[in-house]
Amino acid sequence: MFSHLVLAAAAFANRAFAAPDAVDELAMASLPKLREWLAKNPQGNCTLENTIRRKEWGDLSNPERRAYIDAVLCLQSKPPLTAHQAPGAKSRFDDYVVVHVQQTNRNHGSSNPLFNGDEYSMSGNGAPVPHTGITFPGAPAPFSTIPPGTGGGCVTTGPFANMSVNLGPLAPSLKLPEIHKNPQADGFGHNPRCLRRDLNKHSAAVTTTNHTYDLITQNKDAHWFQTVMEGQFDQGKYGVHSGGHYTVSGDPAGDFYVSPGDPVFWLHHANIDRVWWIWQLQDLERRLVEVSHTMTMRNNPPSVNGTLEDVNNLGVLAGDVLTRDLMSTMGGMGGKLCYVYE
Ligand SMILES: [Cu+2]
Repeated sequence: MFSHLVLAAAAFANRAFAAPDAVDELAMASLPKLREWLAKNPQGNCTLENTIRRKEWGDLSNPERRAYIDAVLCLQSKPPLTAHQAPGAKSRFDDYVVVHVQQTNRNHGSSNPLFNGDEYSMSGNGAPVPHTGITFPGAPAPFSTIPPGTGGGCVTTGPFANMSVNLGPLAPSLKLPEIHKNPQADGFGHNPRCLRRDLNKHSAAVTTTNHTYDLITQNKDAHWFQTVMEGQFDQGKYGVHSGGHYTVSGDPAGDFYVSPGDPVFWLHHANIDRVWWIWQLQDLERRLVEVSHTMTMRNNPPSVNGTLEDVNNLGVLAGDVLTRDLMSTMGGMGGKLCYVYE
């Protein structure tokens, strides 16, 4: 099931035919360490020669982009498996949103070809709609509001112009009267509405190459890597993880729980996975087995530390999976995970 959405990877950076940035160069320079580790720790049939290579959107050809888009549209056309849990789930795509909502409190702590609105893009920005900005959950004033971006309205161009957002909202950060409450308190009722985006340069500013490079190279243990990546909201540091979410923003991308309902979520999270992978490559022996943080978001309510033996309930998508099996892109899940980024 994981393989549905793994064709494309790192989002947001417009790297089409451009020179590699410092993070790309670090990843390439680190590949010999992975080769060395694999020589000592063979992963069955998963080798660097036959592994899947996940690419940045800007490096995909138009037919490759279209194949990814068609896969998302295909998921959106298939009947759901979670309708018994969430009557608002109307497609296999919505199943991913349902599982994300269920796991949220446990798991978190242009000219750009991605958003140019043509048939090979992930659709464009939302139409411009005046609004007061993005309410940032969990941050104290003055960090609790990000100034508005350039959209806010419905997405009207590209493959997802007519898509229906079905689930949520649960934690809307874009406050507009047109975004109605979900008929169910858990957000799983059917609440059909347009896809809204609000591409936001204030948020994008904290996700640039220098921030990502420093994140990877200056945090030597999982605790600080995860803390800096997820953001230190009380200090006004949004981090590359939240920064990426609020770069797209809108509804549902700006909703902490329902954000996977915007298809571009999956590209952002593939990039988060890539950043973690590059960080792991710097010290594979240690970082392939290092977890940190507790079992609850920002340790609220307080809970025990996570371990490699924790069970992650991925519901209809993959069932129960141990954290240990999700640590390595080369050989995880008994060899089902076999990919690198390029
Ligand atoms: Cu996220």
